[in-house]
Amino acid sequence: MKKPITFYYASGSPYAWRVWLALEHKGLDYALKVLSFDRGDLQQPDFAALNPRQRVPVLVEGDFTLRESTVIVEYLDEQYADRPKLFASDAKAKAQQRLLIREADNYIQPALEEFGEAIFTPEDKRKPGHLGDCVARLNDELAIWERSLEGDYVTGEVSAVDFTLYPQLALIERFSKRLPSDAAKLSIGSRLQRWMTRMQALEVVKKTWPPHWK
Ligand SMILES: N[C@@H](CCC(=O)N[C@@H](CS)C(=O)NCC(=O)O)C(=O)O
Repeated sequence: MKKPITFYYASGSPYAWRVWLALEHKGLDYALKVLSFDRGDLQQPDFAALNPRQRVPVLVEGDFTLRESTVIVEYLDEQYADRPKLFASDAKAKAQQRLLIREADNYIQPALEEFGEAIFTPEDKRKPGHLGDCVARLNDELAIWERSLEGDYVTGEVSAVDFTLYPQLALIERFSKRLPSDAAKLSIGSRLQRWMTRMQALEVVKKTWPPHWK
């Protein structure tokens, strides 16, 4: 028999958001534990016992504890295979989806983190030109995704790829609102824009919208 699921989440984490989207997409029952970065919840011994790296997300199911968002999402899809799918069944299609998730994590995520850091650094402390460099790096990456986006979702049906990419792009868009008016502009192409609007309209996205963004 399957054990109850507890999901450890913190608002603002794109990694944790992807797991929340996966849980909702699969229609699973789970207890949501909302941790706070500011309160230092991730440094508490009981959480550190679940993840020695003191990071969210973490999923607990009975005596089984799992960290790393991508691994959790794949686990949920395999363990609850009778529920709506997060990945394609065909091996090549699934490999393609894993590749896109790997690329989002390897290329978008670090660019997003560098951009976030630059935007929250007071202007007088910023390295000259650094913010512009961050925007240019993101724009190069976004242009690659723009070219590869053809259908309604990144790989046809909505999948773990969309649930990885959307939290990252939503966070980039949110950060970009803080860009000074004379700074380089973030360039999200029309296909990506339409895809973001489509994603935002999904019930799973509305339900999992980061609480502190509301
Ligand atoms: N590779 C990990 C990354 C998880 C991660 O870095 N989470 C961040 C939030 S986005 C975190 O918990 N950081 C701890 C902190 O800021 O105290 C995953 O995919 O789950």
